[in-house]
Amino acid sequence: MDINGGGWTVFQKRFDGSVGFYRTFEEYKYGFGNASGEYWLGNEYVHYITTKRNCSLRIDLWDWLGKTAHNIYSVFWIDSEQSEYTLHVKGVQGNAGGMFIAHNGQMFSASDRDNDRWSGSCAQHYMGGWWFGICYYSNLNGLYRRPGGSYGFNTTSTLGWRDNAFKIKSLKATRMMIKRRN
Ligand SMILES: [Ca+2]
Repeated sequence: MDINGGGWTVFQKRFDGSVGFYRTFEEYKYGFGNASGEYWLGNEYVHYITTKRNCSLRIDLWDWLGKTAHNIYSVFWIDSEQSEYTLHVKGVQGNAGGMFIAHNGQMFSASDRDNDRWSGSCAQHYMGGWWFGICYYSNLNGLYRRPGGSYGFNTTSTLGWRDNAFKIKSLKATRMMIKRRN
């Protein structure tokens, strides 16, 4: 992506609901979808890109009213599969809400892998792969829902932007991307 000086590698992109994100740990490991559409690059590749711990993360959100917001996190990496792709994120700046930081230090869970801190499976309950704790403050890989229906807690949710943490609104589009710090 050629914004903020360019050089960004997009690893999560959703904008029309054409790709399902309720997937197994293995699918999240190597990714799904493709770069011209909706996709998840793969935890293994995100780990590889961020392994030197010198990357920043940018998250962009679009709502159904045409509003947009973004955050930049100065420090972002995920550990290897042996550590269940544990999330490390800090140093947030932006207008998209602060809730993703709350997932710092949490392992990745998916439909068939429960690495969360809840007695049940957050990934099954909220239907997406994510760094769930008990269970989430953000869930950008939840179900894609258009406005007009009921908003379930398993929907693609904000990071606290335009709403409080637990009153979830569906998003129209999301994008997560990384680049090396200068
Ligand atoms: Ca659990």
